[in-house]
Amino acid sequence: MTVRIAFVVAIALGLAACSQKIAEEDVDFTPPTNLPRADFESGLIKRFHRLDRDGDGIVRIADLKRRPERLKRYDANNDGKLTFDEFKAGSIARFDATDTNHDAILSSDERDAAGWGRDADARRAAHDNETAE
Ligand SMILES: [Ca+2]
Ligand SMILES: [Ca+2]
Repeated sequence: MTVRIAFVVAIALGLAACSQKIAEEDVDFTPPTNLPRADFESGLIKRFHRLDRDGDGIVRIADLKRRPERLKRYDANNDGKLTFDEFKAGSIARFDATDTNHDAILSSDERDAAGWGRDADARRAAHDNETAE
């Protein structure tokens, strides 16, 4: 009898553990809200190419139509031009500054806290496209 009860309890605990696991997986299944550093980094070249209209590997900040303040800050040698290395270094420094728990992943909370959530990303992408035209 006690063996039988123990068996039932074991099954119940097993089911509880399973349902908890499924619930956790559901919570984790939101890929767009987490931006891994590697994904961010691999997307930078595409963004740089959008800004680099003539494709010479240099983005002239004066040629950008509006609000190039953030890009100006990336211009490490202050020559009014962004190389990809400058763009990448600035962008990654910004990522790391936003990644407040230093897990190499930008959660939506971290991006929201820094003012660049998914909507901000969309706006920026639109802005980048606009300035690249
Ligand atoms: Ca420069
Ligand atoms: Ca993080």
